[in-house]
Amino acid sequence: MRVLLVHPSPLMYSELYLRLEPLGLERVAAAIRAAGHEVRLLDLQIFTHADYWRELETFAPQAVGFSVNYLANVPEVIDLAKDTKARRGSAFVFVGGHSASFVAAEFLEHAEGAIDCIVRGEGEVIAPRVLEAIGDPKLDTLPGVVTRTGAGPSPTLLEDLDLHLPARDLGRKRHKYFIGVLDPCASVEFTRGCPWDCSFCSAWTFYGRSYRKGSPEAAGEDLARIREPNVFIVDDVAFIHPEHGDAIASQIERRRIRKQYYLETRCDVLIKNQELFARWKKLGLYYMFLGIEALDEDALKAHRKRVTLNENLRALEIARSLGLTVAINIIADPSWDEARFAAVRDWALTVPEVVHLTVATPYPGTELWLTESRQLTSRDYRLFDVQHAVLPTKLPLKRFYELLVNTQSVLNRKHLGWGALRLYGGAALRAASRGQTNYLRMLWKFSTVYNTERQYADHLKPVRYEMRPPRPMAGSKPSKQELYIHMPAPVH
Ligand code: B12
Ligand code: SF4
Repeated sequence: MRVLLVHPSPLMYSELYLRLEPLGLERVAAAIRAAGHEVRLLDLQIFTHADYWRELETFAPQAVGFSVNYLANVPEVIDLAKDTKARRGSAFVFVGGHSASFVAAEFLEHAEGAIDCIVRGEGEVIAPRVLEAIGDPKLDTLPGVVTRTGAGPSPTLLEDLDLHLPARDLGRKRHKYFIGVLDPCASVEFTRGCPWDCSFCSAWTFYGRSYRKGSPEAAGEDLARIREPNVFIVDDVAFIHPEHGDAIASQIERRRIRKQYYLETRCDVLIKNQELFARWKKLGLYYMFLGIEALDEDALKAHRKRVTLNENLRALEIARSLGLTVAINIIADPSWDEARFAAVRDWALTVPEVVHLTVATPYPGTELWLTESRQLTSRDYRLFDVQHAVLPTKLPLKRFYELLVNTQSVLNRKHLGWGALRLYGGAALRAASRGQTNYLRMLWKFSTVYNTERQYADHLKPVRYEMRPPRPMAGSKPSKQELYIHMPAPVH
């Protein structure tokens, strides 16, 4: 069967700082190809809708699968699915991915028959079975599959992460993938899931709080296959188990792989495993993201982050002493006033790290979605991208955006525009001499992507697809069925 797999367009964040390969879709593609199908992949972060229509015409796929990891992409994919059915009625349309898994029933409703099924949870094992079951009324009895007529049992976890290494060869224009000065950049996955349970995050509810590791040998093999000089490690929390990180490091040494790496981890994990991170620094670890989230203990508690402010500050010192480029994130609450923005800005200007602000957003899949007591001011999927305020702001909305954009722009002076060239000019020019200009081009783009008028105007756009409101909890605790996609393993 001819199968076309599609990743939707970029959201605000990816318009500026980075653009990365759709690793989940590449793994699903590998599994489908191994089952004997002819697969193509189109990434709309790089290509246009016109390219998609052309591909639909020339490749004439019998099945089209969309990846929806981001809620804000839901409307785009509904419209693409409707137009796909209008142009090529015989094609089977299915959708998978992180966010699609949490809003499966309403997604199908909005699509009014244009989406044949949603596949909840991990796609490697189930996607080939879905293709086999096209036309069979038993489709909706498969694990994780939801159709307009029924839903199968909970999805099952992939037992062996070493299976179905990403089909990177299906990517086109791979030189467009980059993160900051790591240009071009490929992605890799060493582990999957997260054992913590932060209230604003859906990584743990998706994977049932499981944490699985691929073998160090497979990690080594996958890295050796990557052509790009830079690698983004997509793990939610890198190197929780130091012996695993050490074993991968040994593989890298043994195979003499020389690359630069970006990873994301927790402050307590960095503190605990300092030696491991120092070893990785020697192997090429360049850029690290630490989820600091808040500058006061109360907010850290509310996020259920399970780290203290002191630990956060210590971790920053360790990262500095290792000589890493560090980015951190602070969650801006819609209740912030002028003084709060000023306090965060003042603190951020005293530290050398790259500081990003995201807006506190209860989205389906997070515990916050079920427990947040403030009323949502919008149920427009497009605004659920952690860059817009969907809860009531204490300041007038426009003023909130003014301060958000202004704070980000002040902080960005450290690592965008001329400030960045002073720091990374050499690396940027070396990349440019090889024809890689993604990074150079982003340096002066900030105000076209982040600006008050644009963000405010997004709230005034007509809303065609509205999210279902959360079930009122009235003090009760969310059930497992409400929280999880993959059910947690029973405790013995
Ligand atoms: C790496 C990553 C990124 C990368 C992007 C990678 C990419 N190109 O897709 C970067 C850093 C760019 C990024 C950015 C953002 N991210 Co992000 N990201 C992740 C992260 C940590 C891992 C994703 C990943 O690669 N996993 C590994 C692969 C193998 O798994 P996967 O993609 O989920 O695919 C599997 C299944 O979902 C399924 N599947 C996927 N697609 C399909 C398609 C079909 C047809 C089928 C059958 C199955 C299927 O099968 C795959 C294999 O099992 C997740 C957290 C998480 N654990 O999922 C957050 C996460 C997805 N990101 C999130 C957010 C909020 C963002 C941003 C909006 C943040 C911001 N500051 O603005 C931006 C927006 C990016 C954009 N779209 O433009 C949220 C999603 C929130 C939501 N519900 O919308 C998550 C869940 C993090 C969180 N803690 O809450 N992100
Ligand atoms: S924010 Fe990080 S540590 Fe917390 S649950 Fe999500 S992935 Fe895990």
